[in-house]
Amino acid sequence: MTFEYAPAPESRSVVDIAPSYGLFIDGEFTEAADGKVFKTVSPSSEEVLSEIAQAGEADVDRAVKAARKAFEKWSALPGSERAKYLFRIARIIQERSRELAVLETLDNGKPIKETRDADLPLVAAHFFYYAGWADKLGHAGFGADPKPLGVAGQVIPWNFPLLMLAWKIAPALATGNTVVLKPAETTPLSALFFADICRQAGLPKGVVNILPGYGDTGAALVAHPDVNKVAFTGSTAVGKQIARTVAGTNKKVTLELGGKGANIVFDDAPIDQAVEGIVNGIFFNQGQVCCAGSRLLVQESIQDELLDSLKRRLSTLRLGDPLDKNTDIGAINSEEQLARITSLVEKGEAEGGERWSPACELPESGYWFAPTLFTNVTQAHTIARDEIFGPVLSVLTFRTPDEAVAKANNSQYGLSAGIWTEKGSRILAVASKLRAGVIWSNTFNKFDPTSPFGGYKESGFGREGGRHGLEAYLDV
Ligand code: TXE
Repeated sequence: MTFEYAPAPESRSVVDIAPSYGLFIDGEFTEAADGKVFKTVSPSSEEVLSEIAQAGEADVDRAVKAARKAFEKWSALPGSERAKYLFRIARIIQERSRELAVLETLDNGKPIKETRDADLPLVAAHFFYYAGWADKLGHAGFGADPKPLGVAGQVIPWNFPLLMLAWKIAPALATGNTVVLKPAETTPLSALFFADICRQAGLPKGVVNILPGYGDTGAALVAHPDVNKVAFTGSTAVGKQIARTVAGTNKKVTLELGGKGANIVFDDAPIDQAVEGIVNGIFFNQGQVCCAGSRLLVQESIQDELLDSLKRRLSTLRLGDPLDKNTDIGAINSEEQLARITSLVEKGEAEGGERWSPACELPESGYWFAPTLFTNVTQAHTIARDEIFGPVLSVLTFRTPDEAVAKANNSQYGLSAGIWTEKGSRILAVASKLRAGVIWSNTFNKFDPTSPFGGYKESGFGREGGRHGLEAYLDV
């Protein structure tokens, strides 16, 4: 089958990226105390986008002091006043969403279709949603006068840079906390543009501070004695390290870590709809999603039909320039991540998995990985157990609902799951037995600021989003 293809590139000129950026401390952009910088690169072209100041321990201290000072006034403001700032930020994000979507696509590598239609609308929605809570905290079931914790130290990953920032900053500010946030080293730009939005919104100095840097910057922030709350999204290994750092202190902590989501398809599921859900579940953002449906559990009797249909669909996915509005599969975020994916896929083959990818040409520069399917996989295989965080789907089968539940739960993780069936009673019965923080039925990767999100087991603890997300930032 051939397809007519007309490229439709989004204009890069809607975003003006400066050759260098400072740290954002106390309302000002400033150099790092030791003058260190690092480069941020576009993963789809390997082009250097900008040079970024790299925060060290002295900068962390400066930012935490600024946040502490700002906390006194910010926490004393009536909730309705804090709400005005959050509403203002939300509106500016909407106004600047095209610019921010292009920026995020350049720095992260994900398709513009996703940053434009998923990331940015959700970012604005989180600020609107938590703005609405700021003056209602006394009516949220936390007692009449819940208190903010103080300075929140927040460390975020690179897969949804601006959205993870929104998940962290919006509830923190609504509840009267101040923030020092460290974006991931490969995607610092949208957080720095957000700093500019804070200034545009007239947010008081020191309420939000942004410290780009590597893991050591994050570690210094987490360990800083004047940080009262730590919020982290990232790898399970670093999450455990953070849990050890805060153990024995009185810091509150929430950890949102890895996953190995099971997407369970029963024999009565509408196949076409399930195929779309499977594709969305594992190829959205190149599978670099903590709640990705990276294990397909398909009922044995429909395995052949479903896989045929899935392969046909995968053959229509377009991989390439993430700024092209037709692109479905963009670049992998970094060379390191590409190496991790490659090594796990090689392990999958070595352990006897059968690897399949649609015919697709990978661009010469940049970090790319073709959509990949593995069959002949058992639960003992590494690719059925470890988080790959890439466009790689491991297919397993089951015969009965009980077997599906047992296989889905046979994981160190417990973040997400999907159930595909026409039977409402089965959805409820299966969902109640799955050990996962988020369960979708006949859909996948649906997000909404009103819903709490978080994991069981090694996927972490605490919830972000919804009313539950407020609790993580309050003394109740
Ligand atoms: O994660 P890291 P990486 C998983 C996914 C991926 C793997 C590695 O499986 O393949 O983790 O990704 C900061 N103290 N997820 O290496 O290192 C770091 O600078 C404090 C799942 O990118 O955990 C970045 O800002 N902070 C995931 C952030 O932690 C530290 C999202 C995440 O980086 C630190 C990302 C330290 N000691 C990866 N070391 C999800 N849950 O969505 C690093 N950091």
